[in-house]
Amino acid sequence: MPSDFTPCPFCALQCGVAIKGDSSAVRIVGNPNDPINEGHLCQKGLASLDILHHRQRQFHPLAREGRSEPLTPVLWSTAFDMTAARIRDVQRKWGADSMAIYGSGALTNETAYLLGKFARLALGTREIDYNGRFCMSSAAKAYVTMFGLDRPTATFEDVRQAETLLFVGSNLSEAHPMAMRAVKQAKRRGATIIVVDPRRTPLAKAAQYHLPIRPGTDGFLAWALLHTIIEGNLTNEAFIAAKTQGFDDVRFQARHYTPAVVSLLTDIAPDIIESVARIFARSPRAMVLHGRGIEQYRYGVESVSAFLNVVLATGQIGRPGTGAIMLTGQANGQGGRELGQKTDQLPGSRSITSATDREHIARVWGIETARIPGPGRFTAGEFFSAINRGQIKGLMVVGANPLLSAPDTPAVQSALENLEFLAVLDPILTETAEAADIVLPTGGFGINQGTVTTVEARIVAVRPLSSPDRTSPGYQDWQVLKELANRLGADRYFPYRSSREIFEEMILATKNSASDYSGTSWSALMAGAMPHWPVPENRREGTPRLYENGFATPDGKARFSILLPGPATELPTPGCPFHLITGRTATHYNSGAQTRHIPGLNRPADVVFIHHHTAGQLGIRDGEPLTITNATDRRLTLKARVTRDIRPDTVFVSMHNALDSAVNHFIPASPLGLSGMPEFKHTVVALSPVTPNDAAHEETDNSRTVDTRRSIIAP
Ligand SMILES: Nc1nc2c(c(=O)[nH]1)N[C@H]1C(S)=C(S)[C@@H](COP(=O)(O)OP(=O)(O)OC[C@H]3O[C@@H](n4cnc5c(=O)[nH]c(N)nc54)[C@H](O)[C@@H]3O)O[C@H]1N2
Ligand SMILES: Nc1nc2c(c(=O)[nH]1)N[C@H]1C(S)=C(S)[C@@H](COP(=O)(O)OP(=O)(O)OC[C@H]3O[C@@H](n4cnc5c(=O)[nH]c(N)nc54)[C@H](O)[C@@H]3O)O[C@H]1N2
Ligand code: SF4
Ligand SMILES: [Mo]
Repeated sequence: MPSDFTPCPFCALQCGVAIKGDSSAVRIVGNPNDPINEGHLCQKGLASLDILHHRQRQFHPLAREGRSEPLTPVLWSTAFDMTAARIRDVQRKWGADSMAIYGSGALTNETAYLLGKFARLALGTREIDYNGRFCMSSAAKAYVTMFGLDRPTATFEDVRQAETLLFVGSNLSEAHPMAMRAVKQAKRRGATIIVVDPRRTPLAKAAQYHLPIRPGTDGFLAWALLHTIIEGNLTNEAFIAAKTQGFDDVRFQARHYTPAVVSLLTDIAPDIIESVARIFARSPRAMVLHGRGIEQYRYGVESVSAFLNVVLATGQIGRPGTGAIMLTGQANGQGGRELGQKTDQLPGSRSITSATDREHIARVWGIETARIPGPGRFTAGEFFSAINRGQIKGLMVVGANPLLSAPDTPAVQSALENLEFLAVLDPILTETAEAADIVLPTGGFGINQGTVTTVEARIVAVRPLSSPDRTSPGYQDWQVLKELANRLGADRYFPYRSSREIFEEMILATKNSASDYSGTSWSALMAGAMPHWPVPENRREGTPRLYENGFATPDGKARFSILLPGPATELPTPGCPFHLITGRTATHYNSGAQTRHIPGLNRPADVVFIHHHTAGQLGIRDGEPLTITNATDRRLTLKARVTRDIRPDTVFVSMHNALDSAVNHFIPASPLGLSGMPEFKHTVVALSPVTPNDAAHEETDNSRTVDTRRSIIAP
């Protein structure tokens, strides 16, 4: 196995990349032994080197005394002293829980683990949560409740072998581009591909069936599939009897969801619903794959659960080419949610309220169990309103840019202003960092050493890059957390001299837990092993496919779910007649903090995708400005991208825009779903062309972020 590859800094596929060449011709290459990308990289992977000399990348800490002052560079030791003093100050005045931590799925496993320990032991606060609350929490809740583990049940090897692939709310072609290789292989072998998405994405174009569903109605679709499967006697009764619990209630509920009724809700014809149900149930090997398009709704947990019911009712799980895949998004979205940065969790996906889980972690940390605080009062989605109510006074944001990515941008903006102390740990000066009192440029691509856990639950090595381009050694996140812990009087719990020592403690913390990493080792991973967890000590090769012999529940049986879906929170009205849906485009990444400054990736993001009929009715042509207004009269002016690849009643805006055009201006922070997820994917809006009068007041600034200093040579 090659030993100089490290995972790409972007999506959860974590394709291995390495820097080749000398300073005259540096290039980035993909790992030919990587099971998903087999040496190929998408345009973001190819541009990953540009992260190292990103225009907004910082190499020195920045600080200021008051918010009206500019951020200025300070020495690392000064920054550590100042941060610790400000934290102590806030906690002395307002109590331990007035300090909160906002973590991230962009962090390594070791940083995620240490951040949870830092919150609970160095700060003594129960307020820690992370940006994955906005990403994987709906899927996590459904999978844990029904199957017992927060992990896809299968891998892309199963995708290659499947005969039917049902994608719901996933834009795999742009969000997980290299995974399209597996889909194309399946298709070449004759697989049927079905895509449910209000937009005709490149994935939908590759499919035999595209269901351009009315936004927010997928849960109803799943129940109608179940209805058809039950009515057509297509259930797998032997599987249901042997491996599941609770089907009788589901069978009873499903009677109501006839394809005729559900067709009215979803705008998908009854015969299409019936065909899809039959194809899925009769297929010898079928899988469901889903993305944020069904999860980021108020009824996200309910919708995912309903699709998992379909999987269970047909017994399409636990065999090659079957199962359910939640398409994790962030680089370490999987490991990030297992290692103790969720407010209700301790490392190993352990419950912070379970006595045995608390005792295990207390033993690993060498403390009395009572010292571990209980669950926090707030999830990440509630942090900003808690700040605005004065319940949180200090915040440490580690590896996220919530000013752009959290809902209700103006409320987040005032929350950041209302904080007594804001510290941001990020290698890049994000919009959130620009609002901070102290910025600690730590970690990130090329700097950290450790591990991450990929979309397939593979644990893989992260290596620092040694390259002619490497500008500065930089601090790893753990080193900064250790320095801060020392100054906060918690040095005895942070004795680490390397990330390896953290890794070794971390895998002990996961031992015998739901996400058990304890059977792997630092040396195996650094030598190129990529085991899928669970990796208990007696199964070092890991567990690619789950539930071959029963589920991870106390009695080994899966639980059907009778959680019933509901509609989107906001429905079209005469004043706001259009659905606005949000998501990703191929070249940008999340808040855009990284990609808006990378030449080659910095495509204009301030566009609104609109159907050509709708544009015609509004008298708008491609490229012309269009004003979007919501019911509370918030407005953004974006450029129309006229297309036939979207429902005529729906427009799409990406989440990658800069602050002045951030789509989260339109997304309310409540109500939250069962998982704490805001309804990120959807709201309703009015559209109007920009009159010459309006245009005089609009500034269109395309000059902002293009850095033409470098170009990338593809392999
Ligand atoms: N290029 C790129 N890749 C990325 C990222 C990125 O920012 N850029 N981010 C990473 C992260 S963190 C994540 S979470 C993943 C996200 O990966 P995906 O979930 O695949 O991406 P999204 O664009 O958020 O949403 C997927 C699709 O949901 C559709 N959708 C919206 N509303 C509905 C609905 O009601 N029903 C259905 N069925 N579909 C709906 C949208 O049209 C969109 O095509 O991508 C990861 N990869
Ligand atoms: N409207 C709407 N809003 C959304 C979504 C949507 O679809 N629609 N999607 C949601 C989803 S799925 C997600 S995941 C969130 C993402 O939202 P964010 O997490 O806020 O977005 P990113 O831009 O990925 O920010 C990650 C930051 O981590 C930094 N970073 C990377 N590696 C490291 C490291 O090792 N150490 C440290 N300290 N920092 C590091 C990067 O430089 C970057 O600034 O947005 C959510 N918001
Ligand atoms: S598919 Fe994802 S991990 Fe692979 S190169 Fe592209 S962005 Fe990076
Ligand atoms: Mo995400």
